[in-house]
Amino acid sequence: MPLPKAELHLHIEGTLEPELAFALAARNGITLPYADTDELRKAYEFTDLQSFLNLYYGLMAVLRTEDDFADLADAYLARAAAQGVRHAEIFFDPQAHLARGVDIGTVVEGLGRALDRWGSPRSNEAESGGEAAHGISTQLIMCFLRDESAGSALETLEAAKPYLAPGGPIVGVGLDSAEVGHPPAKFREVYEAAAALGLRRVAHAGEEGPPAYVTEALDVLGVERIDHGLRCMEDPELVARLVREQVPLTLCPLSNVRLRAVDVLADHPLPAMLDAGLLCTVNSDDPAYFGGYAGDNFDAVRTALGLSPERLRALARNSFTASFLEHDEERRAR
Ligand code: ES4
Ligand code: ZN
Repeated sequence: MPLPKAELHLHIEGTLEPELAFALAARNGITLPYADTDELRKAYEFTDLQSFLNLYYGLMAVLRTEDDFADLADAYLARAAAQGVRHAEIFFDPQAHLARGVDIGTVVEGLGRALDRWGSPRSNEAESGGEAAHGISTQLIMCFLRDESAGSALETLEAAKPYLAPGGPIVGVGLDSAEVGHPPAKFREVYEAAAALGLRRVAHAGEEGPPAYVTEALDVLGVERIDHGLRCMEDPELVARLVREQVPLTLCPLSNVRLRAVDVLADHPLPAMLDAGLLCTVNSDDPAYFGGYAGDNFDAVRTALGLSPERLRALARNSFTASFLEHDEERRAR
């Protein structure tokens, strides 16, 4: 039985496996510039964040209808459930879809269909032949693309209004895409507006960008969690603050290797980060591209870093502590 865990750093568009990409392309009459799934997999030779993002945005062309988004989320939740994920806080990139003429309603309604289906333990109990199967509770976090303008982010928040009511599917906002040259402060206004709407706030920082971006995300955007945050280790004062304030970091070890933030997994600073007292969690980021889902990331760090069973349990526990679940919901999910 895999450890029960929450996944807090997962881009739903990054769960698009080559097989599903080809199936959706066929359904939508789109020709992909790859002969087959093998050739597409071979294109996954990233050297940095930008070379990954180019492929990630290009492949989104196959996502057009509510059904496409429902199928995408359904496939992710099936894999996540099999790896012990009990709760997932799922990022999506509305601007990347709107740029292709797909509005936020299509994305949220489509994703929502799959999330509702997996939210109840009963719905998949029937499919697993009556065995006790867990559902997955889910929340959506809408990300702004940091290489787009601040005005575009504000327009996106406005367009999302129908889905932002308390109890609605979108619980928070995030910040992703190309980091260097796009500091968090660029998005001060939209984060203030999001806070006024009662939304939770997170941001990618310190993945490829400097430690100062982590500080800025905390101080200017008021984020409650830092996505990645790896480079905080270059700044002892920042580490001390993150420890003191117990700011959760959503680390993605396999992503860090594929995007060359670390050379090999054995060099990953996760053990040092845990030793320092940082509230670390282990997540998958873009699992179809980076070689594994949440459980695969746990297995990889166990093997490469020799983490003890106690440390792995602490990481799983941290994932619930760092989640946006209320206490009673958290207890049920664990
Ligand atoms: C992303 Cl790994 C990563 N970093 C920044 N933005 C992203 N969007 C999807 N994956
Ligand atoms: Zn990410």
